[in-house]
Amino acid sequence: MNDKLYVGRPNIGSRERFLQRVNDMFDRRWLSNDGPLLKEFEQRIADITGTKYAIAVCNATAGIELASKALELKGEVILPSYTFVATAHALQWQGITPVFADLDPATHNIDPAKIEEVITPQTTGIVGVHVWGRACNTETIEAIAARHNLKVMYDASHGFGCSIGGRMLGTFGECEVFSFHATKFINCFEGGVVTTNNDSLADKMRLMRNFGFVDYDKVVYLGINGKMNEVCAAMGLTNLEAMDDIVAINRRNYLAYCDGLRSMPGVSVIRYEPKEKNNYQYVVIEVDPDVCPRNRDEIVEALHAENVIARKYFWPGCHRMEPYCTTQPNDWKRLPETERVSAQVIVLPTGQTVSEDTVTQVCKIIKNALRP
Ligand code: T4K
Repeated sequence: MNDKLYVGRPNIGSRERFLQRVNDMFDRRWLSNDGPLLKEFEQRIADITGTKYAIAVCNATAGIELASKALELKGEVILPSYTFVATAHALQWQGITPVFADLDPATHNIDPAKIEEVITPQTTGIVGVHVWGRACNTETIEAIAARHNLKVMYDASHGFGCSIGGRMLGTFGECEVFSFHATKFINCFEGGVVTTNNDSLADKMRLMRNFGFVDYDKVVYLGINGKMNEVCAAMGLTNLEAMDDIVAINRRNYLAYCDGLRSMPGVSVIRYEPKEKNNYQYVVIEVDPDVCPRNRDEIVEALHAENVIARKYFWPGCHRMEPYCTTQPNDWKRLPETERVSAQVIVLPTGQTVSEDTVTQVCKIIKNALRP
């Protein structure tokens, strides 16, 4: 490749529409704090996900902080180690101890069977993560939570536009948090949205997002500045208009990767259930070291040498990162699947900036790397 090919190159809708929206915003001189663009964006997200409330925030990390605070999670909260470190940090930042549970290798999501093993009297909740937009086993997770009187929320950062059993992500648990970061399927530059069907939780999160103000001079909750500004909402609205096109491009690229990598020994592309809605934002391959002539790191090196900046998400697992590797140094012993899967995954570039020809070239680089 002449230029570096990145994972997570932003998808961008109509520039004219975006600039028009920003121009109107200047005329209104309303730049943040519950502006009309924000309200429209929230309504669109609520409509698409089929939820009663959508509360836009400045990013998903702040959204997880806000939601877990509003749910009054404390003590210990169970989550997968195989996630972006933001999920764990958002809890730890509030003095909640993240307790990692191992993943199910078939889905890369938290293994419900491993959740009960780590429940203690201090456990107050479970944060499931819909890794790659493939839904957690919500039914089992929520049954376990009900048995132990725990609250459930989901980090749906990857899951916008995805469904399970025909039901859109965003509608599960007490609430779900989407990321609209630049690298996500739909982006707001930076942004996040918490969705919920719970009236009182929605009210509380709306107030907490704005320092806890209920009126000009009255504060009723401990709050933060978690607001999304109007420019970010304008970007989100504009990109939502391109949503179907972006899914089509991602799906085309995903299928081209499946085709191009089909006969390579020990290399498999993770599967998306065709009956469900998917955003296909992540093209994830697994490299089986027992079958593949090269290991994951050798393949990544070969790709980087050709300017394809493939990523090893999520390696190492959160339990191998600070502060968790210091505070919980033995976690790796009970997270064998997280250790194994995180050492085998590669995320490949896709999105609007990646053509089918480029996919063919990337596959060729991998094929060449496997040659003896
Ligand atoms: N939970 C989960 C499961 C998540 O995956 C994430 C975010 C969060 C929570 C937190 O959501 P936010 O608070 O961010 O809303 C990137 C993203 O920064 C992060 O948002 C994302 N997950 C994660 C999976 O990927 P890094 O550390 O890899 O970022 P970076 O700077 O290396 O950028 C990623 C790639 O994107 C690079 O290859 C370059 C490319 N890029 C990036 C930006 C910002 C561009 O081409 N253009 C751009 O404007 O974390």
